[in-house]
Amino acid sequence: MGDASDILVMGHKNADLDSLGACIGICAMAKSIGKKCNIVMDKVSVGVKRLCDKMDESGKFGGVIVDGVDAMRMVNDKTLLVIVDTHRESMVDSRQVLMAAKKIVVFDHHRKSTDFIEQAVLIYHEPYASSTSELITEMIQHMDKKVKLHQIEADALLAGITVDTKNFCVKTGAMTFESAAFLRRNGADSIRVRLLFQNDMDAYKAKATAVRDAELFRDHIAISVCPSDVENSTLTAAQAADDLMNVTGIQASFVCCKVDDTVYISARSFGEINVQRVMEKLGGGGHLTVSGAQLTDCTVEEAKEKVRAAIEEYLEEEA
Ligand SMILES: [Mn+2]
Repeated sequence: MGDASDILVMGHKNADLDSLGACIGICAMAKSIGKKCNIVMDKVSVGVKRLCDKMDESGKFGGVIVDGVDAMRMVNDKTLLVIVDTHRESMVDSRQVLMAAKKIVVFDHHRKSTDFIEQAVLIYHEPYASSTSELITEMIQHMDKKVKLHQIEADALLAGITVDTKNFCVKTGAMTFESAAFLRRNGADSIRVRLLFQNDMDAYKAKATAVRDAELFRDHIAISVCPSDVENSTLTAAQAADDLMNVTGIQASFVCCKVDDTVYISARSFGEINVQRVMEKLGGGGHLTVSGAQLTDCTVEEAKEKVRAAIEEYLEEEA
């Protein structure tokens, strides 16, 4: 950062709170050593809208977020581009900016995948970290100069950790809580963070419908369909799949949601059932406990049938 003329930070497409939280953390680090830093984000997705509104209202982050076109005008040979919360070329918010940058640093916690950014000069890749926000919070504490966090910055990083750990449930290590403690000491507030996760009424009702309509399969597996007439219904379907895991005895949940010609499937478990392997049978993927798949040219009923068949096949292999 010290050598760079200016810094750009970019997360993944369809940014979530971990991606944007990590971007905001990098900006705070840059600011502490007097460097100009901008976040490259083309579209404000539903998941980060509230945080973006708060940034606007505060008046402290005017012009910090730029789109890919503006970012292209900013890139020069001495620009440092920091990529957060992904290490894949195909996932970054603006591929054009990635190609234009000469110096690239990557921070990520996702398991290594194909098409990783090879031209990076530094890759901090830690799949055992809960979130990229946790990694960045750790980095902030290692800076020579003390980084003074604004309330919104501390909240954003804590929100990133919160979303990726599902409220400090999964992937939480000692460092996760230490990072959270640091953020709390530096102005983060868990109630304000909680408010960033509120859903609007229509989305909440759609989620409730998906939970209500869930059918049990093989006694321990919930399968359902999420209405798709709300904004960002795939996110709502994912939340419904999370919620179904609150039901006693449920070992895995699968929620289908049809948007245009594609049925999106969100799958969740606590690890007893490997939902990654189930979703791989349908051309999808992910993690042991969180995964998904997309099916084209089929109805939700057909999708549910395919999910059931994939589960049967998986259980047979396991038996
Ligand atoms: Mn993440």
